[in-house]
Amino acid sequence: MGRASIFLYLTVALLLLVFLSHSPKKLPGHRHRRLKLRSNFIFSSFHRPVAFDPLVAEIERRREERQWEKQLSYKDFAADDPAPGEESQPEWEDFIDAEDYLNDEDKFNVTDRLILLFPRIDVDPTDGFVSEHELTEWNLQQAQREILHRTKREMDVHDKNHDAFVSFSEYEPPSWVHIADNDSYGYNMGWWKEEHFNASDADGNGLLNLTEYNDFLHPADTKSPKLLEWLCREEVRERDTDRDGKINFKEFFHGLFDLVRAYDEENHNGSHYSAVSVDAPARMLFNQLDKDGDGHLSDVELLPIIEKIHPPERYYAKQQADYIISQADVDKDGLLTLAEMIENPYVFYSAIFSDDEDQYDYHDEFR
Ligand SMILES: *[C@@H]1O[C@H](CO)[C@@H](O)[C@H](O)[C@H]1NC(C)=O
Ligand SMILES: *[C@@H]1O[C@H](CO)[C@@H](O)[C@H](O)[C@H]1NC(C)=O
Ligand SMILES: *[C@@H]1O[C@H](CO)[C@@H](O)[C@H](O)[C@H]1NC(C)=O
Ligand SMILES: *[C@@H]1O[C@H](CO)[C@@H](O)[C@H](O)[C@H]1NC(C)=O
Ligand SMILES: *[C@@H]1O[C@H](CO)[C@@H](O)[C@H](O)[C@H]1NC(C)=O
Ligand SMILES: [Ca+2]
Ligand SMILES: [Ca+2]
Repeated sequence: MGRASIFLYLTVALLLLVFLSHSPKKLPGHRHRRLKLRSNFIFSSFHRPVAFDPLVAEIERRREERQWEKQLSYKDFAADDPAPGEESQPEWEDFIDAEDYLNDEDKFNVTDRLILLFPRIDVDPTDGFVSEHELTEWNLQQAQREILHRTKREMDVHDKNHDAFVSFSEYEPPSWVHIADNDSYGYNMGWWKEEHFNASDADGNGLLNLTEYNDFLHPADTKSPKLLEWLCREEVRERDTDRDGKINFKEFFHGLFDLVRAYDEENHNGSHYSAVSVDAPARMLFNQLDKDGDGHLSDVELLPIIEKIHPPERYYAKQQADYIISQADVDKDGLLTLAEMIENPYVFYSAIFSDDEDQYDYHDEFR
């Protein structure tokens, strides 16, 4: 009996060995997928694109969370609660190498993901096509969720007494603000100051709740007139080189006007800017904004263009949607079908499909 079972074990082990050594071999020249967490497409140096797939965003969030926790544990906490109970969570181990996970076709099937997501994007109206508007809304939702998550995380750090509000005395500006405080550009002058804090405090109770704190960190995305007016005051302070508290034409022309023009051209609304003379359209816009006709722009007179100076998330969401459609819209009807999306997965998952040989042989030479 004993001998028979040993024989059985040996046979099974041998079969397993043979099986394992043969099955995972890749076919030569097989296309190898390399997905990345983030798109290669850069909108601007300070705005990073948001993940198209909420699952990818989630993976990235968990990975970031680990790094964030690590950073916090290195920080000098002095008298604060260091949250010592929060040690590394075992289920997060899965996300240590997130890009390995994404590139495992059995775990992360891009086609299946797109099939699942399509009906969640194609909602206005549900017609089997994803329009620029639907894709913009989708991107915006992803961006807002990510921003709110970051805000929550930051709020946890500042909310010392854990009452879900941040008071001005609890708030300590990030270290880079101290450095930037004295720079010659006068950048960040009013940022992180009490005036900024008060403008974010919509109900004026001296405390910022999550919504108000999110607005504090992202004033361009606020709906609060009080905060938008603060943003305009801040803009005047920054642009007011002769320090008279208002923007004259020269101050407007060198700086603000370029931002407005860039915004309009991005939105295919730049036809009224003649290439021969930019001075004339700048004059026209200046006079249009100068409601009281005193030859200067005050903070409230900047309100109509503040969105163009500080574009909100929706602007970037639309930019990303335009880019995606331009890359994946095979029949050029301006709309995406599920088939077009499945045909161009790298647009959504910013993959680089490459041949094994090209990529790896190249690196081998430098070892
Ligand atoms: C991914 O899913 C699609 C559709 O369900 C299927 O046809 C394909 O074989 C899957 N790919 C892999 C690698 O499992
Ligand atoms: C900034 O400048 C002021 C006055 O010039 C000085 O008192 C202060 O220490 C400086 N702060 C930093 C962070 O350098
Ligand atoms: C901010 O508001 C508080 C009252 O909540 C007030 O005491 C303080 O002076 C205000 N600060 C500024 C700079 O407006
Ligand atoms: C925060 O306060 C504002 C102003 O009262 C309110 O509109 C908002 O809903 C509050 N947000 C949360 C998360 O409680
Ligand atoms: C385009 O620009 C003109 C002039 O500034 C403006 O009146 C118009 O509303 C803009 N159109 C769009 C679609 O933004
Ligand atoms: Ca408040
Ligand atoms: Ca199409």
